[in-house]
Amino acid sequence: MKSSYKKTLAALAVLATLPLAIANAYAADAAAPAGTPTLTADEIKQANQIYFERCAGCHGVLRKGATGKPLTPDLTTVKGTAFLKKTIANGTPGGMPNFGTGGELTVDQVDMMARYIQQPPVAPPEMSLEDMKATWKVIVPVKDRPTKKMNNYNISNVFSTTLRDSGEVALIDGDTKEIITILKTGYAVHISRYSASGRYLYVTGRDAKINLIDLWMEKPAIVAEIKTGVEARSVETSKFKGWEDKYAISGTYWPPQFVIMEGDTLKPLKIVVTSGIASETNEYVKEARVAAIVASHYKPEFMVNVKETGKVMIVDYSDLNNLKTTTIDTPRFLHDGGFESTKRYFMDAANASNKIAVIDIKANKLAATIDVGKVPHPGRGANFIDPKFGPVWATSHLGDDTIAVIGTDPVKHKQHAWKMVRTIKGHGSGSLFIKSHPKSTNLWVDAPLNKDAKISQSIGVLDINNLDKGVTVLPIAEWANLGDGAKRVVQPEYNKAGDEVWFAVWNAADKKSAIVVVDDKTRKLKKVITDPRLITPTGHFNLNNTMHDIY
Ligand code: DHE
Repeated sequence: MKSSYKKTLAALAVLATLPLAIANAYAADAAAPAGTPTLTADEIKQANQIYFERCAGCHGVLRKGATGKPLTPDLTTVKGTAFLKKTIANGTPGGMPNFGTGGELTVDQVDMMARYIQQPPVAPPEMSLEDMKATWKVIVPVKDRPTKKMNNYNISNVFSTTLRDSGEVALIDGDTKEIITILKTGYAVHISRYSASGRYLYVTGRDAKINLIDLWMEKPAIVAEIKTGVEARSVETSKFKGWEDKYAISGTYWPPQFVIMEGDTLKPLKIVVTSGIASETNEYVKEARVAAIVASHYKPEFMVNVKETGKVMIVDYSDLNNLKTTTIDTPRFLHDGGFESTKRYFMDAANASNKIAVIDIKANKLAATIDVGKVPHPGRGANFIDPKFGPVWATSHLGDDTIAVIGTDPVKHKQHAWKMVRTIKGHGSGSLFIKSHPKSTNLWVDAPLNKDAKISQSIGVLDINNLDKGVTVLPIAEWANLGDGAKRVVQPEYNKAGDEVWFAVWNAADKKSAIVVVDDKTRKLKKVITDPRLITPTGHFNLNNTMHDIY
């Protein structure tokens, strides 16, 4: 056995015995081969943090790659420090952000990260049900919570807005556009999801801290919290009739697993590990991360995307002791996705495979896989009626400037179903989210990761009834009039009525950010929501549309 491998094993053994409090820090203490550039102990600590916050999401905790390239030392040491520094500083056309020139990392930090990724990675510890329970807090017990809504907010039109770098969410009243409250959450909340009754809001931090917020309280507040791992991106709740608000599920990037919890307390009930054999390659993947999770409206089931193995695990939550799971093989690197308009088919982006997998959640079968553009990134996607092809679902792309439109009606428009019926040119690559609404004739698409500030700071909009006319570009960041900073305009999200679209103008943490509200009919500016507390807003989730999967 090579001595560096032995040391890695020894480090892992030590890590496995560490208390949870320090499990968050990635230990990178295995020895690197002679000649590898070194880091001081202080640099390792800093680099661990930066890697967790900025890099692990795409490249993986074990650096085996997924959305991003593998960064294992056998590859990185060959590339060398100078090349790695250039890549980290400038980004790549494939979608890697320009951390140096974009202002997120200093010159010294770029240099440190270039040296760090040449060191051997060491896995953080696993997390058992007992470990999770040790972090679990019920702040307001169920018996002390209100039995009816105690406030006058129209909560069905509330928006939960991620304040990424301050580790908070803002609850914004969609009617008055006033901030109701700002709540301290985990690090860089990734998504917000609402319980089926609309009473509870669940948010997950990148650090896998889940906060449960009770929207019935006079002032909505956090009533329970738990840490389900070290890194996470997804949370969802049971939506099937009779199971409303009963369960929540948290999927983690690390450890590679998901946990089902009590919906009103977050008590952890059942963990399922997702490491396993990958579709296509049949290789064992330890770091098989949980990406998007959606909840069926047809059955008591969650659809859990396992990214690296290319599996959708359909988990029947009606009997947790005798858990039934149907596993569907798809192309690898599942990331995000949403339902088409009937909610029977889950349109699931296998982003690094440039494909959409269609999962029939009534028959629990793969219905189709469709080739689309480069690195599809739909968020939950957009549904609308195409004047020529009938009901369709659309995704934009991270790696090119196209919008793929897919037919979704296998009954009345069979000839178009599960085919890319159109590919439309958007306003630029680097898109993350696309959105429409059943009451709208607009299709909105962002491009926050485009290298050209003019594009990343604007939004493209298409007329659904006249798609050939091409995209109209609206200068959303300019409308916000915030002064300097490397702003990005991200995530169109409709209000409940479907007559307004909200966009985050996401600026650096020490600069002014805003939410821009656009009138959907006129496409004119309606309101700029600014407040010194709105630090780095990114995702924003309307209660009614998120709860009912309207997009
Ligand atoms: Fe996300 C959704 C993962 C970077 C904002 N993001 C998702 C989902 C996954 C994911 C798996 C689907 C969750 C679900 O539906 O259950 N995101 C990742 C990453 O791994 C990645 C690429 C890198 C990382 O380190 O996290 C990443 N994401 C970002 C950002 O940089 C964004 C733009 C800003 C931010 O707040 O971090 C961002 N991701 C979002 C948003 C959604 C999302 C707003 C929800 C979209 C929706 O409409 O549901």
